[in-house]
Amino acid sequence: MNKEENVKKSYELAKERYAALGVDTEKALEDLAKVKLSIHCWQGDDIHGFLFPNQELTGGIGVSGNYPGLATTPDQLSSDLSEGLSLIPGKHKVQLHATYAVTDKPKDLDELEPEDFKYWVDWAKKEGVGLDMNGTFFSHPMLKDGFTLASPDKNVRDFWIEHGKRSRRIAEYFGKELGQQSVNNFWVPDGYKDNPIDKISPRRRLMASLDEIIKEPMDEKNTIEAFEGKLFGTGVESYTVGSHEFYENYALTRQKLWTIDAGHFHPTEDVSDKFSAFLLFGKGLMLHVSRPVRWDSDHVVIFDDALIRIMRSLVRDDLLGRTNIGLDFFDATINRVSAWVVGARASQKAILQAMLAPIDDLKKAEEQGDYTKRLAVTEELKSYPFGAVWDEFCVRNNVPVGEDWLDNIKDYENNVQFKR
Ligand code: RNT
Ligand code: ZN
Repeated sequence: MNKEENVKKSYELAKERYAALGVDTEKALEDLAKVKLSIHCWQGDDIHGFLFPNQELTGGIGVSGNYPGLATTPDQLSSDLSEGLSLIPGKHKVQLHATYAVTDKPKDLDELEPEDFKYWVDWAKKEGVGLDMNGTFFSHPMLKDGFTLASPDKNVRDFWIEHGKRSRRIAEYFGKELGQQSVNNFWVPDGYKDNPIDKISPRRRLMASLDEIIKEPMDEKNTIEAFEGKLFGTGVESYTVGSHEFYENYALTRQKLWTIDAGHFHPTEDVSDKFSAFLLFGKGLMLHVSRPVRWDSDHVVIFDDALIRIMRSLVRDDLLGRTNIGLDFFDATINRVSAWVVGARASQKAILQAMLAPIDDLKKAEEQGDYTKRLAVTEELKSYPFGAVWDEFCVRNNVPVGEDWLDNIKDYENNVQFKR
């Protein structure tokens, strides 16, 4: 039996097993095809970007490794992204950072215009993907003493406020051009290495700066802002201005999105428990799906318990429609395109596995106090043949099944990346 026949047969058998439990695998395949991930461009070039490629990374984020084949031009990065997208089933979005502007003359962050992103809009149209945006509030000399929007220096704040305003116009342009909402994510590194005296003034300044940035109304059809907090960063261990509580409340009161980066919490904190609590009140969520390992928050996402719990919460509580699932990790010790493929496919697998469950039936059991059934069925489900359904999803979406995609990466390395 060849692989194709094997996948087909396995899928038919899996379909019957799930059907016996009341789970419709066809419906799950349809639903999964509707879930867009937002793939982060910066995994492709170690967050260098094109505006200031030689600027060292600051703001407490770092990339390790020097795997050959680094993309250093817009054409190289867009080609790598296209290669990655061709190995990820379905249609998705791509997240850019402001530093990925493609300008004809040198420009600073407070000078960017929508047309500096025409390169990416043209590429996105060709690729059939949407674009999300991120202002870049780090790796820049105006990050002064660790502060941007919350700086005590008005000149510093004004520079970053202008950048934030421009990032919104760029996101609006993405939305208009591509016909789908562009999420504009804000993360700033502001904080102190050591214990501050005054914890409220920097937060007051951050709030005022953000209010100034979002002052001009924009049609949400085109763009909406999202705000990402953090527990701490390297070099900013004692106090982060934009903490989770700060942004949760900010997003709530301004009717914006709250961004939850899975790498930004206490190691034992379960981020998946936050979605339902926030979405009872809030407008929507953006996720930065990531994998914390000790003090690093950005390892390549894998199919682990944390990821499974995240996707289960979204599926079981029916929150996929109000959640933008972005990826955020960077690893330069492996082929950078493969990192996208591993992280994206793991995320989709976790969503699919969550969908392949008799959710209504389990909710009913829970309501009736039948915790025995809840435990027994969810445990048995773990060894159900969901991999066969995943393989079928890959076949239907014309991407390689199983580890076959690694052959594409090897060819791409030899023919493209290693020749740079
Ligand atoms: C940093 C945040 C932020 C960045 C990207 C590059 O801790 O997670 O989202 O990773 O903007
Ligand atoms: Zn993030």
